[in-house]
Amino acid sequence: MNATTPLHGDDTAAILDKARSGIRISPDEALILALSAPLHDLCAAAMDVRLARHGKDAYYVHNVHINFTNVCVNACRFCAFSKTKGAPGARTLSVDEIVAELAGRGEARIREIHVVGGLNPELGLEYYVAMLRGIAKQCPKAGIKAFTAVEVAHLADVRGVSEFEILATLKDAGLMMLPGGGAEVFSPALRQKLCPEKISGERWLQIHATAHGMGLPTNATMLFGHIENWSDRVAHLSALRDLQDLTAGFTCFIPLAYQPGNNVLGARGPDGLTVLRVMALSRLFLDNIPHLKAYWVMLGIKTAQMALWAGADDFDGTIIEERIGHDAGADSPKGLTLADLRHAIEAAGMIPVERTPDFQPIR
Ligand code: V47
Ligand code: SF4
Repeated sequence: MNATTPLHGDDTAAILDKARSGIRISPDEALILALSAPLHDLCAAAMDVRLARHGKDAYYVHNVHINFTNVCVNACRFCAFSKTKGAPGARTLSVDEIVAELAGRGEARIREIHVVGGLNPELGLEYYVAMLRGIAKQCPKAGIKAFTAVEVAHLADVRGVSEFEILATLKDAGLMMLPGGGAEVFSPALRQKLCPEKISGERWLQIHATAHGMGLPTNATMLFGHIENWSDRVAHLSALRDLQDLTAGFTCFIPLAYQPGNNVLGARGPDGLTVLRVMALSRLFLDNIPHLKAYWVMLGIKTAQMALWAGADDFDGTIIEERIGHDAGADSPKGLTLADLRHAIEAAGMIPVERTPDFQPIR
């Protein structure tokens, strides 16, 4: 069957029943659902799968984001965060400044430090190691989720060593897991238009496979709502599911809603319905990745609450203070208090469960 052939409701209902009962759906079936399933039916099936796995639990984490440099040699067309060296607004923090940023922020209770930055060739591996050690000392209870596969590749290339070697050094210095950034959309044709200087999707997947092989869990993302279509999205999810079958190292999938401000891509960003369809389809298709994040920074609080009814089981965290989405015009708050987070989850009819970066519940 061609995915663009008009379908009877019975066809999509049969695929949804299959997914609901725990039978894996194929990429073709996912595409049929994406294009033809009524929104309510898609979300209801995703909700059933979510309830079977997680009940009404919705995870959140007491976390902090650190963007240690916005200087980047890449110029991804969707990115409003990166600056060239010496440009107005370019900033790079020293290790002491990073540690000072954490001081006085209730560091005894922080559970996750999320650290990502641009590709700044002036920062050597020693800087990254010192940063990890400094953060670990300042926030002993927190797990450090740091450096995207794109940054790992950059460090390996600058130093002329393998990615395994970079990851081993970082792990030894206290790295707990990798965040999911840099995946964007794997289609090579789209990457050429979106982020031509960035590593290929294949290399992104290979670095995550290497991390998984070393016992470092990772997250995965997909940037959506720009110039990609449903076939591109399903192909992306499919590549993640295939790797996960081999390694079981992905913890959480995060669909990142494209923010259209202050960047040269000139796309619009996804509407609310597309957000819910992407969430629901991700929940139904990614049967082997345990968690699905409603990232309130890019979705806004209200849409993130709705996403909890479309399959998502994680709300991310307090964050203070996010830059990548906000530089691109995100109109969500820059951070939330723990009370705000719990309130948002409870108001959505779910049960807030505090977690560690690797989703161990803190009861
Ligand atoms: O890789 C850049 C994206 C990512 C824009 O692993 C944009 O827990 C939307 O990956 N609109 C970094 N997105 C953020 C990220 C992330 C965030 C929160 C949690 C986790 C996790 C990972 O931000 C980049 C890129 O895909 N990005 N510009 C933009 N205009
Ligand atoms: Fe650099 Fe990352 Fe922005 Fe691309 S998305 S320009 S790699 S900071």
